[in-house]
Amino acid sequence: MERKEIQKKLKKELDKNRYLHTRGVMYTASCLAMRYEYDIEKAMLAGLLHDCAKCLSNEQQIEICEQHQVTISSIEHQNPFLLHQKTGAIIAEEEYGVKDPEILHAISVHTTGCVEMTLLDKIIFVADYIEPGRDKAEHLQEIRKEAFEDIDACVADILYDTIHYLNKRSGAIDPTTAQVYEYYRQYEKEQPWKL
Ligand code: DGI
Ligand code: FE
Ligand code: FE
Repeated sequence: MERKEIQKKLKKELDKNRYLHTRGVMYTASCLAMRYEYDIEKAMLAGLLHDCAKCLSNEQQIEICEQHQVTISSIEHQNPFLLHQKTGAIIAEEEYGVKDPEILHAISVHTTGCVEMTLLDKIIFVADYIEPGRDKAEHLQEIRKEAFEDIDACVADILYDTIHYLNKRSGAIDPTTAQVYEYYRQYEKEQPWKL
């Protein structure tokens, strides 16, 4: 499927705000690809499709996982929205014809991240957080600037802020998210809000 065709189909599958967010991630991913010398078209396709399963119900998410022998952890059972990264990769492949394993991997880890992310994984993880439509997270101005200076430090800061946000809101932290932060701490820079 061509990117334009995928875009048309996604517009029908997603609600208006999710579609706008998806476009924001696609264009932000293209900017990061320019900065870090990654394939622009691949970054755009991954950005476009990263949330393709976001508007499915919890029941549908669980059903897709069961049909594909994807194990569901207890945290994922409690927070089924976490599954949209895994179901997203399945749907991108089955319904949108994506075969590129790098793109499918970036979709499958975009919410929690993973240890030793590839450049595309980091581009999508960061673009998802900083795209222009986002306005709720703290320190967005600083994190947006850092995204174009040092993407590993930026990943570490996003994880730090996500974990602190979830702690404040008493959201259960997926062990993957915690483990990924422990790994990315090696790249962390001092930030005024962490002192
Ligand atoms: O799908 P999006 O909203 O565009 O973005 P996303 O897939 O990164 O999901 C963002 C949400 O995921 C955000 O509210 C923080 C939450 N999140 C990330 N890691 C964890 C988590 N939520 C829980 N409960 N546990 C986690 O480890
Ligand atoms: Fe998402
Ligand atoms: Fe997203």
